[in-house]
Amino acid sequence: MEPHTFLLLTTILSMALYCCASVEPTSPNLCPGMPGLSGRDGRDGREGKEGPPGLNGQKGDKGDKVIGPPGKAGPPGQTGQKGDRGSPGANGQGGKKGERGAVGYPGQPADVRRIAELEGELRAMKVSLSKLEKRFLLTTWKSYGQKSFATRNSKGTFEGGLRLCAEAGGQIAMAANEEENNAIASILKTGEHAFIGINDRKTEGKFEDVNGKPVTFTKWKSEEPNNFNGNEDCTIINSGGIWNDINCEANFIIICQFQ
Ligand code: MFU
Ligand code: CA
Repeated sequence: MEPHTFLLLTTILSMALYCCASVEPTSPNLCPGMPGLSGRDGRDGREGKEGPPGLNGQKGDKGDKVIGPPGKAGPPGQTGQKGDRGSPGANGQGGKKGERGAVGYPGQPADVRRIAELEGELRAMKVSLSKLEKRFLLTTWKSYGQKSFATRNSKGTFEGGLRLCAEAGGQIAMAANEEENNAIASILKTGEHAFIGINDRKTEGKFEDVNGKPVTFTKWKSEEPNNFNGNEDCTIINSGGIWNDINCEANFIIICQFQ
């Protein structure tokens, strides 16, 4: 090697060593790599598993005492015991007949028993007055034999009809024969329909009245009953007396019967 070539190489080598040893390398291209800058943040990890349930909350404060509305009146009480025998008449006159005994324990004073008896009678009177009030709302009446059919000419569902008629002390109208069927139909104007109590709600295809008695008399239109859409378990009658099975939730005139 030429002496000046050697000198050149050693000069370059020492320069490189010098610059790499300094804290801030002056010629980074010639030096070993320094630690790079931090990388970008990684992507979010997968959602963790559900944690264990939290601790039970503290016991709540005691609720306020709220008094509800009064309950419905109970059923009428039993008939009271027979009253005491009347005292014998004075001076040959007939004794007064004993009064009917009051409800309650025989040991109770007569006035307490009497009040209990009157309360029972009042309850019974309220029940029958309520039925009479409901019956009073039925304005159109038609009778055949000992059966009377009545309506207020308003529409309702089959269940609504059962309730309305029961509240008036009757039942939804049911034609047990041709004459009753005609009497019911005669209440309706042309084009009107009313529910009758004939239904197969219990067993599809087995029509019975609302008392569970299988029907003997029927007046189905031809092709009926067809249980259209698989959803027709009640029956309507038209002004000509002809029947069709129909959806119980539909609304038709409600006619009641009383006997
Ligand atoms: C008939 C009746 C149904 C219903 C429908 C619109 O079925 O049987 O009860 O009234 O018409 C096709
Ligand atoms: Ca039908």
